[in-house]
Amino acid sequence: MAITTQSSPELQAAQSYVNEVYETVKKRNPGESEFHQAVKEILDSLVPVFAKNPKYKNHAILERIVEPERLITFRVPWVDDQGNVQVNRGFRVQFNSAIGPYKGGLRFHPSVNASIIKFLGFEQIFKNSLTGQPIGGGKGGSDFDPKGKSDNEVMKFTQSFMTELSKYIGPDVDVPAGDIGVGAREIGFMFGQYKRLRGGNEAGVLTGKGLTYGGSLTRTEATGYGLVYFTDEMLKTKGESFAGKTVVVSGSGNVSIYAIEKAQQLGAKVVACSDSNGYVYDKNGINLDTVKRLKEVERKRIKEYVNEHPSAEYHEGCENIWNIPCDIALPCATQNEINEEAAKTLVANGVKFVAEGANMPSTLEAIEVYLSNDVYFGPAKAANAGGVAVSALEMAQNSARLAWSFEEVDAKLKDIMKNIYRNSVNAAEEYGHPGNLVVGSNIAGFLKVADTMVAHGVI
Ligand code: NDP
Ligand code: 2IT
Repeated sequence: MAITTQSSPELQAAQSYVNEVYETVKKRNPGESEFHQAVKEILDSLVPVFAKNPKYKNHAILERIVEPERLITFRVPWVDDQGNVQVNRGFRVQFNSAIGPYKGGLRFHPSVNASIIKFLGFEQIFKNSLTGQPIGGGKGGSDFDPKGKSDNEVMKFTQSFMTELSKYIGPDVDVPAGDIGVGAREIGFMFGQYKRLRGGNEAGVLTGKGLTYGGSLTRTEATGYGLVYFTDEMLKTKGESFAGKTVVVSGSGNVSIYAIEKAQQLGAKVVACSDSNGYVYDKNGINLDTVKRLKEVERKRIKEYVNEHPSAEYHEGCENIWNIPCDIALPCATQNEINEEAAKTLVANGVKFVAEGANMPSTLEAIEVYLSNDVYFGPAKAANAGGVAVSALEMAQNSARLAWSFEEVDAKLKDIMKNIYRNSVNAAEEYGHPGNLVVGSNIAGFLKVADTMVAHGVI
């Protein structure tokens, strides 16, 4: 599998070089399949850059960029409601600080391990660069499962987690935020604990904060809205719009809910969403108020949706959501949720646009299916960068001790997404793969970081 197909001697030499680096990554990080996958996608995309410009190879940018500056792992002990001691594992990868403080979310999910955190942290380097803002790449989290835990247990765990994490972060060093399983409640507990430990209010140490203590308007909506703004640019390129389109959105968390909201505002009919147990198909269009209440307030399963909307169907098994025919698919749940087979089904059912709200939701084989079947594909690093972009705007407001209006932040978000789209399209064209946003966004994200690493010398 290759994201690009190489022909000239320069391209072939560049492909052999990236293959060598990739083999080293596999050897050095055995068994970390998600990390390997994220590296493979980027390395293949960068072949045209190495063919054109030997500078980056001479400075060993690739060899350095695939190695995290630091990977911190730590024990997180806490006491549950029954008085039992529980032990989880905490992580923070500080992957690359060339263009700014490490920036990236925290994920609390039982599947979290070093491979997941490293794939996420690696992707974050390029995503953050694409936003045009001065933020480096980082990610963290824990194998703690918030599902079924009381508020008290979540607080105990997050306080213990932050007690250790606080040694490594700071507003100019490393600024975590939310991701799967980490939302307003968790950020609130973590901010409280950090403030208590530091004895001062460093507002910019976390983003996604509540509005009463330094959070930014539009941050809650930013990833989902940004995804839809980006997809709207893709649609416009093809002379289309969201109006009247049938859309399938996987997940029913933060990214999904606000992707559904904006897509509906633009006139789309969103017919399905899911959680890790199954999916809901509502041919009349998903009622977002119900989803918001079930998920944001009551923390219930998506299955409950059909109790209030009897015309809707619930199906066990979230992966089958991709069997639903749609014009636009927006995967917003988790990594590798669309494999080759699901991608082929989407194509057979007439999908024309796929844009990723989740990180790495499509396998490499699925991406090849899109690219070879004329599906216009918006990859995660570009399409879901709106969340971290507004996080950087939150940091800017915290530094200035100001709070901008919803409209102001939303307008900036829209501009940022348009710029990411434009820069990705332009890079794809310049490097010989017009219309391939995988290549375009990876190259556009890479160049700024690579040039900065060259400027900083061998560090
Ligand atoms: P949430 O925790 O708010 O929601 C996650 C949703 O995805 C839930 O519906 C969850 O279902 C479902 N899900 C999680 N894991 C799985 C799984 N293994 N299989 C199937 N479904 C699953 O997280 P977010 O909405 O914040 O994140 C969703 C995706 O978007 C992630 O890939 C994240 O990395 C990415 N992202 C998030 C950003 C943000 O700002 N929050 C920014 C950019 C990307 P259930 O409740 O059953 O677990
Ligand atoms: O994957 C992501 O970009 C996020 N989870 C958001 C990171 C952030 O720092 O806002």
